[in-house]
Amino acid sequence: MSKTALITGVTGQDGSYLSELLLSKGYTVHGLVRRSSTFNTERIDHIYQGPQEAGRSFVLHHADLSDGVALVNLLREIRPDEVYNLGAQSHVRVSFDAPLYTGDVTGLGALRLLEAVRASGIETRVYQASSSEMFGATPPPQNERTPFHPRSPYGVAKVFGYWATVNYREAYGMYAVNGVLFNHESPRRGETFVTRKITRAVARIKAGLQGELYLGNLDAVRDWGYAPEYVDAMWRMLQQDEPTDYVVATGVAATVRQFLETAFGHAGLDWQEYVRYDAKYERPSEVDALIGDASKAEELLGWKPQVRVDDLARIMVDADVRQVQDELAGTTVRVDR
Ligand code: NDP
Ligand code: GDR
Repeated sequence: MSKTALITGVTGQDGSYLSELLLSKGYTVHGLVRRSSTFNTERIDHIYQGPQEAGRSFVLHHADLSDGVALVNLLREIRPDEVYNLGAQSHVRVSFDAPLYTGDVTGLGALRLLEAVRASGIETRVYQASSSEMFGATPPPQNERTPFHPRSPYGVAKVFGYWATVNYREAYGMYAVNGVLFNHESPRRGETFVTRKITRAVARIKAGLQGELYLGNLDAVRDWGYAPEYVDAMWRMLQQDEPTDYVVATGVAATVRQFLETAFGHAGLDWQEYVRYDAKYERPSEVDALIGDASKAEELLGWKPQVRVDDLARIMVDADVRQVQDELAGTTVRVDR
């Protein structure tokens, strides 16, 4: 019998790659989509199956992580074997502007989903998208035993979701796991995260559409991996005999400045000619350095990353150059904000 999965955050970067992965494994995938006044399904349009399609394996439902009753009803209706909670207000800088909303969706939302699983009485396995942002000010390398010291409302909310997940595992014997994922990027990365902001700017500068790129702190150190590899780790976490929590990372550190050098350099450009500073992109409290130690995931899940930061930057620049060319040729219609 093929398995059924429910993904919150299905329209996001990870939701789109995870949907593709599970469909390729023969799953029926249900995705939770929040209502928007504009189209928010760009990343999954290529796998969308209309409601009239017979025997469809990819089904979308309107709901929201702020609506616990909708979550219970959805779980009762779908009865998934696996639930992946990827939905969140996921932008760290924005979480300082909308702290309560972030706490509600990113933190309480995880608890609402766990409680909805319990209330619906179904047997299922739950993946919680935890984050390296929970480590915050604790110096690297960070692994499963590293204490949390979050530095943003987003990080605080993720710590809440983390412990809610551990608590439901301990209190109710639920198969619930935290994937503590370090930054992971791709051509589908949201355009306001720093890697994509840079690679998209490279493509637009190259095409003569943009002259400057405004950024904040260039000294931040991150451990950037490739999103399609990271969703594979999520799936592996739900296929084990026993539930436990895992760090997922490459172990390779780079500053924002190094990412700039690689990305601009790949297009034959000198980043220093184009990059300007704008304090508005600084955070009131910054996370200086995140570098993960994923040896537990390698040992228990057999998971090992292949793509490192320099290749990642090149993959993303190449994709953005193609996308800008398509936009200029009129084969895609986009509105830049
Ligand atoms: P994205 O920001 O690309 O996607 C977030 C998803 O959550 C979108 O589908 C979004 O919908 C949805 N969402 C937002 N608010 C709500 C809500 N109120 N109810 C239901 N859904 C909502 O994030 P990523 O794909 O990059 O990340 C996936 C998860 O992993 C997130 O929880 C993130 O915090 C976490 N994470 C990400 C890391 C990374 O480096 N990418 C690292 C560690 C953790 P819409 O499309 O309508 O906005
Ligand atoms: P992060 O990613 O905060 O690590 O959270 P982001 O790409 O936003 O920032 C990375 C670092 O770059 C610095 N920076 C800038 N960041 C943005 N967005 N825009 C800028 O102009 C800019 N200039 C410098 C930041 O200060 C920061 O140090 C991501 C999200 O996906 C979270 O959801 C996830 O949990 C963590 O990664 C792991």
